[in-house]
Amino acid sequence: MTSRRQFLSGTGLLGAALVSRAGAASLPEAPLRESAEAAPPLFPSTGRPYNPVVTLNGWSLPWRMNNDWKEFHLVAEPVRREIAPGMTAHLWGYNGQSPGPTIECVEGDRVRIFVTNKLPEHTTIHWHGVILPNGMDGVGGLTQPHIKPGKTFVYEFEMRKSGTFMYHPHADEMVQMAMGMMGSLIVHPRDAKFMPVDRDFAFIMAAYDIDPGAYTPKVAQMTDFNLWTWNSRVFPGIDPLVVRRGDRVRVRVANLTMTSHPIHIHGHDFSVALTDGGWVPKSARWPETTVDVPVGSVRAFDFVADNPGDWALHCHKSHHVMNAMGHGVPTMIGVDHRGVAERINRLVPDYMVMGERGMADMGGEMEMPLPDNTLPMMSGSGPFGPLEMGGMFTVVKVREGLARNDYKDPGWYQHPAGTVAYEWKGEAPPAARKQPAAADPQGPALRARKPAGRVGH
Ligand SMILES: [Cu+2]
Repeated sequence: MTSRRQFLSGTGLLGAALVSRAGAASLPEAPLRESAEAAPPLFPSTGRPYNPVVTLNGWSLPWRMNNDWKEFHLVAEPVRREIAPGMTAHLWGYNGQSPGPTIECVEGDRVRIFVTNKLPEHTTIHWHGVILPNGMDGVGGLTQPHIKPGKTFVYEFEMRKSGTFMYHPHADEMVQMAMGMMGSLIVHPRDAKFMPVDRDFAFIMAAYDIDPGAYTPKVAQMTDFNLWTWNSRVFPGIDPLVVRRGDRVRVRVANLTMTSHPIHIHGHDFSVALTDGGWVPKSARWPETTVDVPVGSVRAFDFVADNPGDWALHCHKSHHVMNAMGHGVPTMIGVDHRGVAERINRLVPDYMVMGERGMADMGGEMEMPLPDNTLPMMSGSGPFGPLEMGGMFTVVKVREGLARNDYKDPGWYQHPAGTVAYEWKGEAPPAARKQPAAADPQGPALRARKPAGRVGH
């Protein structure tokens, strides 16, 4: 472990020196990363040039050139992943993290990927979307024997086309993907002028079911997950996408959860430039602001960041922008339980009732006592107060005049005077009118209450 860590922190991040030190017939180093902080983009110092991606809360795997071959080394192993500050999960992943490091290469590259299994059970790796010889496809039992614990297998193939792909096991899949085993695989076009962008982001979506206070996902869960993650992070733990005004931006979104995710951007429109099947011809694209990313697929969308501000980027299934703690709360809207709470409090002093006015009280303003190692359902905060989001949510921060590779969080947007929604301070709105009985949506119980009782709610 130490030598892997030293390798990453040392000067020789990329491989030329390693080839001479270790010899061509040896295993390449398998760099390790223990933090969920995003690494800066990894510019290639060997092999063909390309414009690297930024993996949200992740990193790209260094390689070594060995004659014509680009050699990577993945180690499948148990990892600890901080899901957001306050919660860590015990997952399975690659090279110290879940998801595993992004693999970046170039169309035409011949890649040799060493896979060492340090899991307690067998595994394989399937290269999702890559066109390759059948025996390199990584389907345990079908195209290769499983990789037993302690063993290393070698995959060799040529990257025949550019695109956005994934890697994941095709062995005990339900368990291994529920434990976080996955990663992004980006093949850049050989011609750097083909569909270029200025900033290129990648993340992969994973869902987990981890009880509050627990650390390990329930691997037999089929549909009822409680943590909806981008690169095994939830808001407010997901990196912002920092872009310069005017940049052409690409966001590559892969989905290895068990449901689809309609990914929505504010303040801009985009079109899908590529899927895991390849590039979408320009004549076949259309503008939209939400793209549904089906299970087991990739959508990469392009837009021009021409609108300064802090723009939400999120899954539009509203329960996917929520975290684990509080999912089991019953609907209490319209229920007046003041008297009940008082009586219960005599028996259980810490008992809280919540939700009678909606669930906004559960956001950042209320300090709810939480069990160890979980996250409140809604936990972020912004410049104007609690943000009431968790899960699959982050912010695209469009700013003037950033340096070309400056991805530092610029803080919250400073709105020009007169461009923020404001409170009406003139004449008060008319008092609530009594509705005719037939049209009253709130039912007889509320209708029976005095109208004054509703004012101020
Ligand atoms: Cu979703």
